[in-house]
Amino acid sequence: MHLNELIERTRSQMPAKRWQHTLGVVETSVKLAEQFGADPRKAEIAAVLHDYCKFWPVDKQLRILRDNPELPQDLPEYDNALLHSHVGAWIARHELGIDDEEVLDAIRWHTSGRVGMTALDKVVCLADYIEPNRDFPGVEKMRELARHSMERALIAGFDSTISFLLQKGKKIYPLTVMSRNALIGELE
Ligand code: DGI
Ligand code: FE
Ligand code: FE
Ligand code: FE
Repeated sequence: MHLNELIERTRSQMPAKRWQHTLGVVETSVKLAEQFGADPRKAEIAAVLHDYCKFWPVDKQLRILRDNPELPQDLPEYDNALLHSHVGAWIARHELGIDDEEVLDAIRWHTSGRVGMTALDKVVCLADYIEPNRDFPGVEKMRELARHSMERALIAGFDSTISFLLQKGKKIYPLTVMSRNALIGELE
């Protein structure tokens, strides 16, 4: 599928506001890729597709998870917001013809991160936090850190997500904590 078709298909899956967020993630991902040595064309495709399933009914996302044992079956124990990245990577491969494993990984791990994030994983996960339409306490600090270090910016991002979940009394997906620890390890 050509990029223009992927763009139109993706746009049709979500409300206008989420599409604006996606465009922001594309713009920021391409810049971060150029600066930090990831492939900007892969960054663009992964960014276009990263929230493909975000607005699908949870039931539909759960059905795809359950039908595919290779996907992490413990996700439903945690927040439903964790589903769309894994389901999105599955749809990208099986319905949108994406076969580039690096692009699929960047989609798959954009919410939680993972231990041993690639440069492309970092680009999309970080762009998701700091694209121009985002506004949350701490986003300016993250943009500042991202001028020199994707790792430092992402640690701040996971810190803020983890604090938010703690404040709400919600479960934390263990991989989010492991991703944060691994990034701190990369700095040492
Ligand atoms: O899809 P987006 O809103 O653009 O961003 P995302 O894919 O990073 O999703 C972030 C949401 O997921 C945010 O509202 C927090 C929520 N969430 C719930 N539990 C967890 C979690 N995020 C992480 N990283 N880890 C969790 O355990
Ligand atoms: Fe997302
Ligand atoms: Fe994110
Ligand atoms: Fe997003």
